[in-house]
Amino acid sequence: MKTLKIAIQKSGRLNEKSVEILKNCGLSFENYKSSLISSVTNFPLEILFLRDDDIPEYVQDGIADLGIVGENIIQETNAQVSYLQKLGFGKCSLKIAVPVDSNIAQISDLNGKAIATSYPNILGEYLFKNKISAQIRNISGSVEIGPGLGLSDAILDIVSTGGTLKSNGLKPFVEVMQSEAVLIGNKNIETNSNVMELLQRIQSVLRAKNTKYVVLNIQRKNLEKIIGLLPGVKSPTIVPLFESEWVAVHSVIEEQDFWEKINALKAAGAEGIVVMPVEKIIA
Ligand code: PRT
Ligand code: ZN
Repeated sequence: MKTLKIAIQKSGRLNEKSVEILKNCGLSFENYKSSLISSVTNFPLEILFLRDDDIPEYVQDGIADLGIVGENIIQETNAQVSYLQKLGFGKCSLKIAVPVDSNIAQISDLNGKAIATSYPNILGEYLFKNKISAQIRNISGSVEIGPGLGLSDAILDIVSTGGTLKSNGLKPFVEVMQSEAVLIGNKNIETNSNVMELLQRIQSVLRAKNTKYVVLNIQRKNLEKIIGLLPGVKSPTIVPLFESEWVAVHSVIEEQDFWEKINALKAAGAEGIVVMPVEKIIA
């Protein structure tokens, strides 16, 4: 079977996490800043390091079989690719923002206004859907200075903390889309067994990342109270302790309701709670 190619960002916000997830899948490769291509030594895969803007088209055209890129870029380039897996990093949202003292108060107020952005296609589609006739000023960087320079009345840009908007005297007005890094694939390679293998590895890393391994001690008489709180992968493991009225319980907890569960376990009589990271969960 031919060697697969995966395109990831060469440098920038998605580079580190993209490399990390591939390494956590057990893939072994060199990651020199200067190289454009790197061979994985223990899997039939080559890694191409590219500008993020080029990744969707490389995958669409089959130059790369797979890619890791933000949904914002896929949408903007309108590349025809398969979405294989959301990856949980690079989260941000594309928002229209206006100067803090602007009198733009509702979407229809954008009629006749100029909006600066590096995402002309996403903006054009949003305006069309909302029947707004506004001028799109396509600029490639530092969009947030547009209103201050008198270039535009509003902007459409990526926002994560909102700090950049604030320091430029802007406020978010409306969210146009949310985005995160995703694994994409060329439309023709979905059934390839090496792609499936890689996808399964990525999914097991993601599942583990959202999960903690928990060990605790509890008196047998209180066991019923906590079982419902700890489903485990199948069900919790119960191990007898030397003191016969006590048992140790081993289980896993999802990251999102971690503290809620820990507090409920303590309230139900759990003691000596030990929490450990999980490396992989194989489905
Ligand atoms: O060189 P290359 O073309 O590969 O990279 P790039 O400079 O075009 O992109 P890069 O590395 O900045 O971002 C890559 C991807 O990260 C984006 O396409 C998004 O999917 C995602 N991402 C997540 C972000 C942000 N968060 C983000 N905050 N991309 C950009 N920003 C910028 C935003 O443009 C604005 O200037 O950060 C600023 C806003 O941040 P806050 O925190 O002040 O709101
Ligand atoms: Zn870019």
